[in-house]
Amino acid sequence: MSRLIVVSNRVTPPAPEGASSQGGLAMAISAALREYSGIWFGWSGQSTPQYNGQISVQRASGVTIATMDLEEQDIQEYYNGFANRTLWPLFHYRIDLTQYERSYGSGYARVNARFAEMLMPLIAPKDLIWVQDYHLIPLGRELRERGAKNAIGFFLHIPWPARELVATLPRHRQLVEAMFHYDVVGFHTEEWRDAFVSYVLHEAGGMQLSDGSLRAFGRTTRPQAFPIGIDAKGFSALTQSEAGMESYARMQESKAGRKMLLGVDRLDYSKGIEERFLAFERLLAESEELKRKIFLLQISTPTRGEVDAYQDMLARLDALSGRINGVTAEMDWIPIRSIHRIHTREELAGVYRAAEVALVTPLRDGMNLVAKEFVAAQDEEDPGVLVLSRFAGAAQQMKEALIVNPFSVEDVADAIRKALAMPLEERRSRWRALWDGVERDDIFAWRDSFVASLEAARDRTAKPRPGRIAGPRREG
Ligand code: GDG
Repeated sequence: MSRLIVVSNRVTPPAPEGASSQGGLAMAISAALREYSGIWFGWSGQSTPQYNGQISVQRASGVTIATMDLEEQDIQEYYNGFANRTLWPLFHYRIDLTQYERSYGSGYARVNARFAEMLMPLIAPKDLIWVQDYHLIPLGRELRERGAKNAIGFFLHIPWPARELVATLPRHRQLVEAMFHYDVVGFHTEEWRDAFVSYVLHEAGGMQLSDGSLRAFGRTTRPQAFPIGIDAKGFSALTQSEAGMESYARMQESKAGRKMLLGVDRLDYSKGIEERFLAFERLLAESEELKRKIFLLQISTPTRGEVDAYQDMLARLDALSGRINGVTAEMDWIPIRSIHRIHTREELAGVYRAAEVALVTPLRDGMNLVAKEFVAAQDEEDPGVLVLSRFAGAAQQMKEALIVNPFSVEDVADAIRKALAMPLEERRSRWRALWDGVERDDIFAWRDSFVASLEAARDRTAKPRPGRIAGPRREG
């Protein structure tokens, strides 16, 4: 079996088998690497006064971890700059927050070149290379320029936006050209994949070949949808762990007979948390009878604290929950509990299980794993209801959720009312359909389908067989 090299911006050293501190993605990557005897390469998360070309290698739980440090300027321009002040907001349709600084673009190019420089000596001819996410789009090209002939794939964890948005990026063609150095480019949904194809056909003068691959910039790549999942059985089992059961029992007691609406998000403007609070306020204003009978628990963990937009959002969110509580709360009832502390995955599993309704209402989201975790954590005899934004990639798969437009406070308020009133039979049948999908399309299925596609690309390159040119595809 081929060796697999996974490259991502940050590397989270794998925890021992069964330990639960890892997120779903980190866990899947470590499992994939164990099976393929691979290497996980990326930034250590540490800064160094001066780039020294040094790599630190360690073995953890059967996986080889190779990390490098970055200079402070690299972190500012590449990570806080181009990745999180330019690409993240733009790809989430927040052109108003997007900063187009040349220094960010050059920091991004410099760090990607450094990644390639450090990675090249670790690559053997038959290795499969799998690059993760928007931080590293140019890495494939950098590796090719240094002579890598391997099968190289790229997976984008965030949406690919409409081509009119991509076109606002200075040197957008260069960024897209870089994607053509990969054999496979993966997206969560067909919608994101089609948006990429549309850019290539209409902005880059590309062609779609009869086998689905795309030709532009004198190169060919294969765009495909690979919807990511979670370790469904593993997450479900966390609800039965000691910490999971304790957190469930603690929430049940603290609910005091009230129904709990739950939001769990990284604190990010793409997640629609403020709009969710406003929808909840509207619900309480319109449905007096629900007051004192329900409350909203919002767990939002701060991230990217060095980026202004995140600091601003934290302040706005606290002001908003403070105002809503100030106006609506009673002496013995607080409508919104908003917390920013990090919880363990067991604690989260217990809290999900205790919730009657989950509010997953991002304004734009590549997939959204919280929706899937909520489903995995439910009691099948008495499951909660998922309210899900149509703008999350997850909505393409999770059609039995109550699908809402998160920009409309009325739409979300209506869905919450419907969720709270939903009969047990309907809750069970919707949950069963959702769980079947979450269990089937889990993180291991995602990993296997991507790797299979990369292996197929490698085999095609070994025996080249050009596809027929189908001509530009017209959009309906
Ligand atoms: C990106 C894309 C895509 C949250 N609070 C705590 C905690 N979490 C965990 C959740 C969940 C994860 O963070 C969040 O995952 P999401 O998928 O919801 O969102 P992003 O972080 O924005 O991820 C997204 C994903 O990549 C994968 O491709 O789905 O669309 O934006 O797992 O449980 N975990 C712990 N404590 C917390 O307090 N332990």
